[in-house]
Amino acid sequence: MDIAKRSDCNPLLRPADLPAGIDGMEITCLLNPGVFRMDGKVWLVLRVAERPKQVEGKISFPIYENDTIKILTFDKDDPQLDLADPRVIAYKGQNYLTTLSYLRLVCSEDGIHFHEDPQYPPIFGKGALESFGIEDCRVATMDDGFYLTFTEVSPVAVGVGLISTNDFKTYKRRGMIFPPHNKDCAIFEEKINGLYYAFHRPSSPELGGNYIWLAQSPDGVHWGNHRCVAVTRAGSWDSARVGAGAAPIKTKEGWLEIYHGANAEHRYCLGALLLDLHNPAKVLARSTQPIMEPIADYEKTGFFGNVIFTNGHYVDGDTVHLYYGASDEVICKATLSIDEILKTMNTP
Ligand code: MAN
Repeated sequence: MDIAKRSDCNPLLRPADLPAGIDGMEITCLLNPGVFRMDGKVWLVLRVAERPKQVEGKISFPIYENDTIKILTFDKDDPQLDLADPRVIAYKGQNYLTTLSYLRLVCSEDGIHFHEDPQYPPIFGKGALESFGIEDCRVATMDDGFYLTFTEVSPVAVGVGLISTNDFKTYKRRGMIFPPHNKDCAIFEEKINGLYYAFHRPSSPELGGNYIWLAQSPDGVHWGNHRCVAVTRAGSWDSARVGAGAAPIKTKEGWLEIYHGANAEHRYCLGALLLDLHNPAKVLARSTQPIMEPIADYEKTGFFGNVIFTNGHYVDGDTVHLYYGASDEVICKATLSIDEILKTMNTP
């Protein structure tokens, strides 16, 4: 049952709405924004995915080499090339991404119309572990500043990086906090019994799968006491992968986490988990059916269709103002009632 009220202004942002951020590139996709509030405005940390204008018969894409952009080009009829997934290029046993992603800020007075402010620079990948880019930023608003967790992509790894900032003008890079293969990391916005908590999503393909885990940390940088809190469910909408969205919402009933789940056909929907306020390793309830699924045209077709992916929201009373990437191509907004989400959930 889809209980999300989509904005009449959807999509709020499309690739053509912004100029490319890297010389010689075009924006192919805008996706999966982190969200925070600052100076009375709503801010999105967009994932911007760019590549050069494509030439007939070729596929070309950028990577970083020693922190400078390099373009790789393959002939489309090369028998060693696999282009079955629009997001990934497989060539001679090596995977590449078709686009290079970085993070870029936009802000809004009304939460609907967004613009850039030149005072706030984009965040580009840096160093060997981000040579294929950085993606899907979560912003945790903490007592001592903002903690940004995002996917770092390179030929050797997909892992989770951390950056902290107080003003989004200067950034402190804290390195990779969850080693490969890991993504979808959302830090809780307050400590529990003096410890930081975070969801993360390691992948264990041989035994296990793509499940949501919980970890603790004394300092937000070093994480331990890992426990699995949600697995995929055979035959269900979340049968192939599950991953946390943004920081969980503190409610009277428990921590409410909106997560994404996908099936083998890569159809991405949203569901919810409810975790104990004092011991979030204890799952109190979970959605049986999705609370939001790709039903609008812009969610069903695009760069990679049938995808609703969220990693950012802000909360006002009972209302979750949820921002999401639709079809891996455009930025959209929906509102959901916390009460209604809780009513749809069942004890696991
Ligand atoms: C998957 C998708 C892509 C992403 C890569 C690397 O293929 O989630 O969007 O670029 O992983 O993280």
